[in-house]
Amino acid sequence: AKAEERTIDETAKPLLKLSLEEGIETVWDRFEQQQPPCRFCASGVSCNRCAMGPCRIIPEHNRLRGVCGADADLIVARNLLDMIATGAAAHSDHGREIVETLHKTATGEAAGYMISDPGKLRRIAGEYGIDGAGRDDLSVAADVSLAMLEEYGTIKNEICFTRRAPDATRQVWDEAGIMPRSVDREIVEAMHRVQMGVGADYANILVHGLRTSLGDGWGGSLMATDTSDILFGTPDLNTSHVNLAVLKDDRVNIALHGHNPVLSEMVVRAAGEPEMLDLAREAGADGINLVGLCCTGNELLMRKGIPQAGNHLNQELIIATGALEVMIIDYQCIFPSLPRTASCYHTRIVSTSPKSRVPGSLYFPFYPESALETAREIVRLGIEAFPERDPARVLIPGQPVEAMTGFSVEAIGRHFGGFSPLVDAIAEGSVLGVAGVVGCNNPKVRHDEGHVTLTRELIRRGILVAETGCAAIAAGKAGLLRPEAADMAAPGLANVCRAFGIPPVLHMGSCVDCSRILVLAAGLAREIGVGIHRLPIAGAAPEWYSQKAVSIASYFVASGVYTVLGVMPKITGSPAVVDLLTRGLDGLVHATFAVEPDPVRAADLIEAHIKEKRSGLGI
Ligand code: BF8
Repeated sequence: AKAEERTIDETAKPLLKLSLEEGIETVWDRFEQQQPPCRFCASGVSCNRCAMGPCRIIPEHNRLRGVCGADADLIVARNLLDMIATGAAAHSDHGREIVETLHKTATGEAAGYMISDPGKLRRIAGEYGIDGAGRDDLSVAADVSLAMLEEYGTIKNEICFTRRAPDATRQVWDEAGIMPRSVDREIVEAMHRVQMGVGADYANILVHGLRTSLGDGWGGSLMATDTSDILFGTPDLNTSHVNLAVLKDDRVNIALHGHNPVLSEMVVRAAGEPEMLDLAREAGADGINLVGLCCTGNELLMRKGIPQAGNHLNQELIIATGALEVMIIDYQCIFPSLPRTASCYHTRIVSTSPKSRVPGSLYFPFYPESALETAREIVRLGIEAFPERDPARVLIPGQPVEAMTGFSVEAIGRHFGGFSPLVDAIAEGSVLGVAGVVGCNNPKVRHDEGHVTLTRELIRRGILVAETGCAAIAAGKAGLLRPEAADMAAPGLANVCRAFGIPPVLHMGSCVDCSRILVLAAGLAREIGVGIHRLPIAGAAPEWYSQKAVSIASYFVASGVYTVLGVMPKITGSPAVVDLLTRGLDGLVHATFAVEPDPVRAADLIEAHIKEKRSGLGI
């Protein structure tokens, strides 16, 4: 397909064109090579879990059960539970590493780190019942981090942060039997349940998926968010730039890609040291330019205003600019083939995580104890690569777009003066409701089109949009994170935005920061005095691909938030599973999933849902 058919990102198009001309393979080429996909796998009715198989359900050939006896419903449900557990594990293990870093900071083992938001540390200490009076921050941090580590898996019956949810929502969880007991426990039980011969009831298996996802949203992800805030600062409103044009042709360009801010924060510090600037000048550059990609990029954008180069499907194209010296990767959403792409250029791929080794990359193992020194080594590597850049091959297309970000729940509260002005605006109808638009890119959808079209449609209808992950980056590239984007919103929403000087689309952070959306929803629900399921809010993931996104969508729904997916999950082989997820869950958690690939129709669904919830509240 032509570049224009693959993306709506104007800075991506010339690079995609170049990749097609020069034969630089991208995700879109591999996607086309993989067509047509196996129709059994696509509908979820293939099972490759045990050695009696692999099996496929083919009703027209009378193959109705796998060798073990599992029918289509069970196979689809087990496959979906596997996806949820994988996603929950990815978020939560990332969270654990940050909590461990907080603990090492408290004990003095990780000397480069510090407590950047002591107020938040002490608020959380209060939630755990830890007495901080008369004690210094580090000693409080030691207790808080140990309490958080216990959330992962000792003998417990609930995760502390689930208490942030309103009572009515907690009651729904209790009655449904899905109150998460501990983060790891639910994930391990999910893995147990996908072993052959553990349960044959598809509904019971899927309900455990909801419980596992709640352990992610209100547990692992929320700890990742809050601990990152304690260590690196809680985001506040700031203005920066987005798209591939944030690269600079006269600087050493270093991209930070992945998810975990523990290393990238140190790279920011190292790159700002005067000796590094001197070294860069000696190498012929005007300085060092750090840019972000994906969610590590979102973490840095939110807290430090570091420019954001792009989202998931931009990760190969940034190399094709010919102007990237180093791409530092940690983990998650990183194409395994990046070193192949980089081999066409002078770009170095630097892997940093012992659990995410990538052949063809340079490996600089990163540990909190020696973080700053490792960061310095990597920055020096970038400086050394600069003279190898071939200026004739440099293509940095277009201009960066301005974006206002930093909308943590704390920043929103401060900026609005508490939740009540937002609740008032919703009650009087100037803001119709709130929608969380989140998740990835997927080559099944024209890059960014799902996110941008849906977001435009929602604000046009007066719905305030909260975004995270690659969705937020897409919005930024499209100019929707500028306060002037209020001009594209319905008059009531536009007035609210202008009064507060904000855009109608709030960038709330990385994917683990979808937990911020939960906390915001909980805050609004408490303000009104209802469960989350009664709020005029909705979720959407127009271009999702990742298991992590499945976990997010599941904890949105389990928390009472109707959620519309733009890409069909692999469940259509079981009409019973489809019916449970799109209708039956309403009886359990008062929310359901919907699937709608057309973003305008998805906006119709969300608007109708929000109006229904408004009338339920009598507003
Ligand atoms: O965790 S939105 S493609 S980068 S999975 Fe990945 Fe999806 Fe992007 Fe962030 Ni989230």
